[in-house]
This record gives sequence, C-alpha cells and structure tokens, in this order.
Amino acid sequence: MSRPTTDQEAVLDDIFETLAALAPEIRASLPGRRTKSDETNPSGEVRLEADAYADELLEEALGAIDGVGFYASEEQAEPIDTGEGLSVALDPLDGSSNLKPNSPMGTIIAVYDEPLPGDGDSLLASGFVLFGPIMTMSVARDGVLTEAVVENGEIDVITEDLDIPEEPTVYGMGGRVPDWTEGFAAFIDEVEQEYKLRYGGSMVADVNQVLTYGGIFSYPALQSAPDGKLRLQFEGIPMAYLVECAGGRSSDGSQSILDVEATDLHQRVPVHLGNEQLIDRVEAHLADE
Ligand code: AFP
Repeated sequence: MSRPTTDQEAVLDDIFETLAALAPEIRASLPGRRTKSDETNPSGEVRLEADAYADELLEEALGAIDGVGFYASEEQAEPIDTGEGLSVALDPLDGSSNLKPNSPMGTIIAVYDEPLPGDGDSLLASGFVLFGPIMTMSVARDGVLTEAVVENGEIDVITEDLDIPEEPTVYGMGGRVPDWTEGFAAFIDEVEQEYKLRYGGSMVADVNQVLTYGGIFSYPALQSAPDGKLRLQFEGIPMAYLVECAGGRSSDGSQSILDVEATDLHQRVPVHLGNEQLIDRVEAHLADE
C-alpha cells in the first residue's frame, strides 16, 4: 500500500465527494437503460445501455478532477489520459445483470498513484457505492473502512472504522458447482453445514453481506477458468483492500490479492474475501489440490 501525500489526500477527498454526488444521477439513469447494447466490453461481456452511460458519467466527472491523470474502467480497453496525477480504475456498474430482475448493484473504484495496471503496492484508496434499498458508500483509506449514506449526493457517515464481525454467519460463492475444483468443493461441503447462503450475483452487495454479518465471499478458480471471473484491477484489489481494512483477509487461493502482480488491465484473479479463519481454511483446502 502507498501512503498518500497531503496533496494526494486532497485529491482523494475530491474523488469520493464527486462519486457521492454522482451516485443519485447514476441511480436515476437506470430505469430507462435496462436493455442490452450491441457492444461487448474488453472481458467479452455484453454491455447494457446502463453500463455505457454510467461509464460516460464517471469518466467525465472524475476525469475533470485536478490531480486525476488516468481514467480506466471495466468497460474500456485502455486507460484514458486525463492530465497529470492519480489513476482511477472503475467497475461502473458491478452486477449490471441484476438490473433486469431489479436486484442490488454497485460502483467500485480503486485509486492508484501509478499508471495502470496498478497493484496493491500502488493502491492509495478504494471504495464502492451500493445501489440497494438505500444508497451507501463504503471507503477504505489509511487502513480504515468508513460507511456512509449518500442518498442526496452528500456523504453522511453512519459507521466510522467499520470492523467485520468476529463470528462469521454467511457465505456466498460464484461459479457453477460442477466447475468447482476439488479443494473448493470440499471447503464448501464444510461451510454449508455451518453458515447461511447469501449470493446474489453482485460482488458489491455480496461482499457487503460479509462486511455486515461476517463470513466469506468467493469467486474461485474454476476448472474451465483457472483465473476465475473477477477482474484484478476493478474488482479484486479494491474489494480486497476494503475487507482487509475491516480486519478481514483476502486471497487468490494462496496469497493476499494485494500481493498479486498486475500484468494486464483486464486480467482476472480468483477471489476469496472474509474472516481470517475462513480464508485460512479455504487456502488449506486449495493447497491440497
Ligand atoms: P455483471 O456485472 O456482468 O453482472 O457481473 C457481476 C460480477 O462481475 C460480480 O459482481 C459478481 O460477483 C459475478 O460477476 C457474478 O457472476 P455469476 O453471474 O457467474 O454468478
């Protein structure tokens, strides 16, 4: 992790205030943009009109901030040069396939102090906006996770220094069961006896379940996809830092996701996030593979 300078702290303030101010506009844009466009993103996924529109709004607003030098997103092949300064990397609408069934979604952001692809060493801060029954924004900075309500575009802090509950109660995991590796399947055989299932197809919403109730979220390495599904730059690293700031752990199966080498802007990474004891257990199962 990098420690922000005083100037960088001011730019981070601008970035999160801008994201909070934009959240109501992104939410208001959703009802009329539930249709698929005829475009795909760099990961080969069909883009919704809503994905493209949220990306446009975020690029314009964040790219205009003095001190933001690059804008990159899950929706664009290359970073956009916006001047001098920090690099922001976004998943503009995480879980956008939840828009049609009207289920929770979010926006994920990571801020790096180097050109992209960045890794855990160049990460300065990360956060997400959750479009659920209410709109909240969770921000990880200087080792601390803060949760706020952003209903009217202003940051109204509800939890300072949020900690993951010590006693885990929920689990959520992606990928189809027949496609799980032997070690991961053995791990799930155990936790499904102990905890309640919470998986809804949006990483932001599912990880917030874990931050709220304790437990584990996994989108593992699959037999058909050894790197899993989730993107290191836009999903893995930012959410790993949030969970680690809350006293949890992250893993790609053998190491913290913040230690994974970033070689490509759209590279994928297996993701395990949650209470330390559960991450230790899943790593032990995967080590046996
Ligand atoms: P979309 O943004 O395409 O809906 O994907 C969401 C996501 O990247 C992440 O938020 C979920 O955890 C995961 O993919 C859901 O994947 P499955 O549809 O394979 O469960």
